[in-house]
Amino acid sequence: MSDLFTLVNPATAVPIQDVPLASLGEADAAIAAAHEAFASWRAVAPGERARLLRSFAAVVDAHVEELAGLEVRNAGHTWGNARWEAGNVRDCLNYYAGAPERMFGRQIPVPGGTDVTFHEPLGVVGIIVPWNFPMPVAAWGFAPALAAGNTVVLKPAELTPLTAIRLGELALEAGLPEHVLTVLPGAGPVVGERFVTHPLVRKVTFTGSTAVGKRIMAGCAEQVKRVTLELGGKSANIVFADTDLATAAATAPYAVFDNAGQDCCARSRILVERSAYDEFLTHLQPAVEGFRVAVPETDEGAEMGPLISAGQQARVRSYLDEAEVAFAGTTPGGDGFWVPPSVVTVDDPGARIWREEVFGPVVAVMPFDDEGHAVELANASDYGLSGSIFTDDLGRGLRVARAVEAGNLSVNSHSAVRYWTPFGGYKQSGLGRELGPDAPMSFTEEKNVFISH
Ligand code: TXE
Repeated sequence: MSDLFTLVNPATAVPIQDVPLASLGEADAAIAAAHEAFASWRAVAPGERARLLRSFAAVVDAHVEELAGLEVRNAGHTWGNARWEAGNVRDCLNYYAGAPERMFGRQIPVPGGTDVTFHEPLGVVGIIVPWNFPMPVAAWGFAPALAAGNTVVLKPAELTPLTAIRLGELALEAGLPEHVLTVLPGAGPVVGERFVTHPLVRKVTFTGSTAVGKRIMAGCAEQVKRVTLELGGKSANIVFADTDLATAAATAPYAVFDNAGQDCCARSRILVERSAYDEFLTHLQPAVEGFRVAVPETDEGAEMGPLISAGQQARVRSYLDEAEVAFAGTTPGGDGFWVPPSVVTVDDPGARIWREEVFGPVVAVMPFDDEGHAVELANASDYGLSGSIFTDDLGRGLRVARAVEAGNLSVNSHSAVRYWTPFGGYKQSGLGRELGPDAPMSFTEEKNVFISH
């Protein structure tokens, strides 16, 4: 008998359904089946693999509403976000459908013969997905991995398996052969750990907490297993006095309260040039107080929903309990896991709320003196995932973007993750890059062959 995990609607705390968690034996069987399927999947003609990925994208497109509805209920996402997330799966599949026919090797001039390189798929790839963006994070792993000729076993987070389970069914409906993409709901320490220890899993991609990421990297080291880590963040939104402060203040809440702040790219620190600090806060206050927090399922206009769980709610509240909240928005009543969007002003860069990832709708604001000070404050972090710079001086925007130690910066925008461009972190925000044109290559070994003549 499998263990059951009870899913809960986070906006109401009402149970939705029970989902079985896979045992170690079931994980081993799924990995063995994926390994067996690999031999034929890698041999599928590139054009046919491309066609199957496009067909998968088309089936996902026909189910965007259904998938979005599952995420609204299971993860408390707003309808706008959930529709975007399902569409992102389709877009990733279409984008990486262009890859199988373009996995070019190289011909390298050498003396005494001919030298060529090949990109060989790795085999079985284990993908471990968190609960904050269950659909996109899954697709960022499986779309390029499948395009490169690997088979995939994907473990969704315990709290949010419904969309992943449905995507596994839609893959079969689209014509992908059995065991090419297996979705296996299970506990992290059971199924996730098995990806790390099983010798037939040739690469693990993990998105989640830094603590678990370190553990996975250490485990993968035992077998020199390939690993990609996408971990936490404490990204800075740097606002210079020369920017339009009203616009910068109006957009800042979306950059951190989106998905109730449960976003590794959340701009959870706002740095404001001292001469503009008071005026910026004057603009920010109504934007935060008016942020529309509502039950997403029944309110299509909700801009923010609940946190994912009672545990996450308690964690976020523990940060707020020791901070002084300058101003905050409101939440609906009821039993959901609500925390209001909250702004905390900070003057000590050593404060816990300034240094640690809260992963909730909490933003810390601090003044800075000049460009160098802004960069110094932004970089005084163990993390380095994302960030924004608002200025009318494009030269300065680029200069600061180059100086901030983070993988994804935006100037006069909060854009962070786009499937066309590489995504990943500096320092303890991760290892390796996902997305962008090179992602399929990261699921291959480059093989060199020399032919003497
Ligand atoms: O993450 P976990 P949690 C951060 C965020 C959040 C905190 C805790 O700060 O508050 O982490 O969240 C699987 N071997 N992020 O505890 O445990 C687990 O089943 C293999 C940032 O939920 O890291 C799930 O599928 N796998 C982040 C996934 O890891 C294991 C997203 C993430 O869960 C495992 C999520 C193990 N031993 C949380 N233990 C981001 N980068 O966006 C757990 N898992």
